[in-house]
Amino acid sequence: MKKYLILTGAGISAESGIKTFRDSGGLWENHDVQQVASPQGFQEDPKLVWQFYKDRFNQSLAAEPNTAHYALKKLEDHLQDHFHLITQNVDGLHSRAGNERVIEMHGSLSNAFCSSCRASYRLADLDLSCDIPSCEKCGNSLRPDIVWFGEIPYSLYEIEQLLKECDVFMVIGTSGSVYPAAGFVMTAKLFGAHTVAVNLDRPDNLGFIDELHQGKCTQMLPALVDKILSK
Ligand code: BV8
Ligand code: ZN
Repeated sequence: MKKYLILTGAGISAESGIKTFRDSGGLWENHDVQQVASPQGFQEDPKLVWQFYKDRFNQSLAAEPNTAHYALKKLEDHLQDHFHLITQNVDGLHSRAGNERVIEMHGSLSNAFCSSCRASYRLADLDLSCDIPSCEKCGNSLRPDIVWFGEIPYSLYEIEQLLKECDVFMVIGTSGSVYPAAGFVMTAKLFGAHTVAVNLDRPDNLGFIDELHQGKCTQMLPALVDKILSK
């Protein structure tokens, strides 16, 4: 049985009503990336950054997984430990769709931590009516558990191993514009994987893609998963 490794981006959640970053009307259209998604931006205006992430947290709670998320759940049910899913998304929709082998490499809207004592918190347990939630243990400000620009993504060592071992690497709903995630397809290809992309537009790192399925995730992915399961 082949080992499948999946990388998803904002495009898989677009049809759940969650804004992507770089499409028209996207998140970065109304916000300066460096202001809301960097440690410097948080240092300068933690209230603005907390408002940005609280809004997105509430939007993620109101959103539902779509048929593309459920297609990946179906694939994991079939492949079990021959399936791993890396997501750049922070909206939690893969776990809500039932996927278990999920690596949230850029963190999660549901979590926060204390920059001083590293205590971690669930946003659902915090009083979000205040501008900047504070740590119950040491009193310092909490920050969203999000990997910002200039910060090192989570689980890179585990991801590296998975990239070397997979037979098929599927990149779904991502522009391939942010590293190191955008470079994963190169590593997978280098180690002999067959690379597949499912995306509305042609991704930036197309040169390393063997098979491109251009279109909406909900239209392309369920049929693609059924084809894999029929093999
Ligand atoms: C790091 C959390 C050091 C925040 C995010 C110069 C050159 C190269 C690199 C750099 C450089 N200068 C700086 C860097 C590094 C930088 C980087 O890559 N910058 C870019 C802008 C050049 N990277 C970093 O800083 C990273 N850290 O490098 O640390 C290090 C690293 C390793 C080891 C040691 C040291 C940290 C980056 C993490 C930033 N955080 N997210 C939040 O969510 O608020 S990034 C964010 O944008 C996403 O998480 C994702 O990673 C990235 C791209 O977003 P996408 O998910 O792809 O979404 P996008 O809108 O771009 O595209 C959507 C796609 O979906 C489109 O293609 C569209 O066609 C498609 N689509 C839309 N609808 C549909 C659809 N497809 C199908 N169906 C649909 N319905
Ligand atoms: Zn603390």
